[in-house]
Amino acid sequence: MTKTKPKTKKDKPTEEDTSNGKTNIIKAIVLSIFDENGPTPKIFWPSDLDESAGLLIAMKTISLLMGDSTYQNGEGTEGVNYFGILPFPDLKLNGLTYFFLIPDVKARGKALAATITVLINETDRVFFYENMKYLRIIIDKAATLIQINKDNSERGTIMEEIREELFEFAMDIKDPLSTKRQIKVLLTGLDKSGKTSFMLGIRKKYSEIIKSLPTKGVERTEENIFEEQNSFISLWDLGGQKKYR
Ligand SMILES: Nc1nc2c(ncn2[C@@H]2O[C@H](COP(=O)(O)OP(=O)(O)OP(=O)(O)O)[C@@H](O)[C@H]2O)c(=O)[nH]1
Ligand SMILES: [Mg+2]
Repeated sequence: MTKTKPKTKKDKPTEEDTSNGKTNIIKAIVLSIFDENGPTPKIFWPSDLDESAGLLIAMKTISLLMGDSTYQNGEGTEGVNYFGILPFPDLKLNGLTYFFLIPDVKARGKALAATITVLINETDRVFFYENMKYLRIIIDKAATLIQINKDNSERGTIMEEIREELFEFAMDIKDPLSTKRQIKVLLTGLDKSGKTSFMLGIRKKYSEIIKSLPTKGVERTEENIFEEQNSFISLWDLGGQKKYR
């Protein structure tokens, strides 16, 4: 790895940081392994990640894993695989860390302690809680591959793939009204409950509310409701009378 000039700004967006001109929520991804040098950031993105930041992430995540009773009392690598959300106040980042063990006959305890940490700005941390289910699947898959593939360049490819997958996921989440999405909104409810009036209100057609007639069947429209909306939203205003339910 070539060392570049020390960065003054930690999360200066790099070229890879953006897609479609939008900044990605994910700031760094680090694979740390406890090897002969202690906790070491082995593979990380961005490639110009501040060296001390990388070490801090490796030390904190690995030492937490090794201090955990599951690891302390466990035998084998099976029981050790869990997630944690860790604050890194010095870096103004929050990390979602997956702890796991890599079987290694030469290592003490026949396994190497390892972590994969995904980092985002601490102000964005709700992202982890809201998307835990999907993030877990993506990270777990990468960890399993890393357990099997010992080769460092293969591991690099695995980490590159998980980065792409996480980026794609984060982009879709961050931009729920992106052009990629087709959204269909159904307005359902009892008759005379105000569904059609609600839509007229949103369209700022207030004077028509007083004239609104019961909806017969379905009234379908496709239009831009929000400013800067670039997705396709189709609206179905359903009639609430008994015969249309
Ligand atoms: N007081 C009051 N009346 C409302 C309000 N919203 C709608 N209305 C009136 O309630 C009546 C029914 O409203 P609609 O919007 O047509 O109701 P709907 O749910 O579309 O009814 P269906 O199409 O038959 O399912 C209309 O006379 C509206 O003017 C409200 O917020 N307050
Ligand atoms: Mg109606």
